[in-house]
Amino acid sequence: MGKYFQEEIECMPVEKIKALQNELLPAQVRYVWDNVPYYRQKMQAHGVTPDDIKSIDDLHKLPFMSKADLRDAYPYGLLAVPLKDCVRIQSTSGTTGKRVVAFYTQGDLDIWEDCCARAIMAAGGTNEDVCQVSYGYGLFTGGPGLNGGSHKVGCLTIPTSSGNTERQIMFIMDLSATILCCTPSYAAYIGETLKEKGYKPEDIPLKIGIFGAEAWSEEMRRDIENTLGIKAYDIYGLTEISGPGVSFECSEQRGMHINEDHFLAEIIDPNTGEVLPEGTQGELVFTTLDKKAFPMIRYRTRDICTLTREKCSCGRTHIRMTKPKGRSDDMLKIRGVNVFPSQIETVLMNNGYAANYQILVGRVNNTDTFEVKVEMTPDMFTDNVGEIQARRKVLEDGLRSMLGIKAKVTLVAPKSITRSEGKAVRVIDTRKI
Ligand code: DLL
Repeated sequence: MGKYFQEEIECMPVEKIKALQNELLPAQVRYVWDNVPYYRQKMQAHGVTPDDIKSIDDLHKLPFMSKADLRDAYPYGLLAVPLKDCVRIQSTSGTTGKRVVAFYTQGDLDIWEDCCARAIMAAGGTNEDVCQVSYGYGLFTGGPGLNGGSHKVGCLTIPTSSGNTERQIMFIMDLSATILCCTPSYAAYIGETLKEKGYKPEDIPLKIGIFGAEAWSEEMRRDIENTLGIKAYDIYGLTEISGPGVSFECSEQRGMHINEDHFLAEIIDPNTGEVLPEGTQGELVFTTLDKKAFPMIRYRTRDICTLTREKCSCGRTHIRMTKPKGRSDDMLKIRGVNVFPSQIETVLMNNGYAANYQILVGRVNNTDTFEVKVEMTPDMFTDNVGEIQARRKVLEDGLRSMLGIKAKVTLVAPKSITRSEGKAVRVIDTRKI
């Protein structure tokens, strides 16, 4: 088996990719105008028609879509085909209001699964691998997406879904799973449990991890790689656009290749909506190029990252995005300063802690309170007050120099912070209540 799932597309010369996008974008815009009254009205209100969109250079003329549009149009308002042509829905929980419900035709599912297959092969997976999919199955896109991709590659697929960590470990060990797909926080938990059971990295058959669905730091990557004895790859995606596999890491691990034959990416200034030049950090916006049931035009992801078209030595030519550093709506504003949970994680992990922490933000007398609860690892656990205070000070100093503001650090006993089997909940902000 080769290195690529669809080499002719993944390694297509950039001019050819652009030519393909120049053909697909005007067609997708006309398609939504003809089939989705919600889009037509939105475009009319913005003073633009499909005739104005002749190539990707005209993309900026189109209005943005956001989660609010999805809520307004819930459940069928953005559907572009008759319901009888749809074969699946997936859904995601919103922080407020209605869930997002995305629809798929059989063709849409096929493309989505191809994208996941590309990701698995980019991480080194082949039809000789045993791939354990420990993302949640059901409405969440993680399980179904990677399951489909794993089938397409021809791996023996173990559809464990998330949870029941004892059973996860039993299958990894008994069936010699070589690929593990789950959230990075669940991977860390599985690793921690294996370690407690006395398994060393070399006893564990896993070789590759395909982890995504939440932000994770490079330090967390190294930690998981060391405990499980694997190489860990990042995978990105969102329900609104399809699910996992919108972009993925290759062997170079210098950003994630976006499947540009299906998804057109832009970076905008989250405050003004202005399109920013390549290499500038901003909010990622996606336009689908060939979706049938649930096309999306200029969907604002809220994810903050950078795009680059620098040549990648893996041979893939598709544009790369950096790891999202967080979401513009996850970004905390504490005493006027922008704080991303990933920055806090970096400080903790550089000081030998695992990624088991909680960020507590509140307000007392009109001033923000900011506390980081950090779990000690079993080998640092002690009841020596002096030692704990010294450790706290190191972390408080590290956080102050990373963030520019003071955080109160509380060190807690190992295993006292609840583990997550899906996306971890790390921020408790009581100011909103
Ligand atoms: O999380 C899809 C997915 C499943 C991706 C499995 C990767 C693996 P949603 O539940 O709709 O879909 O959440 C999408 O999750 O806008 C990002 O904020 C975040 N996210 C997804 N992947 C990553 C990643 C799935 N690799 C939202 N790094 C996105 C950071 C990620 N954040």
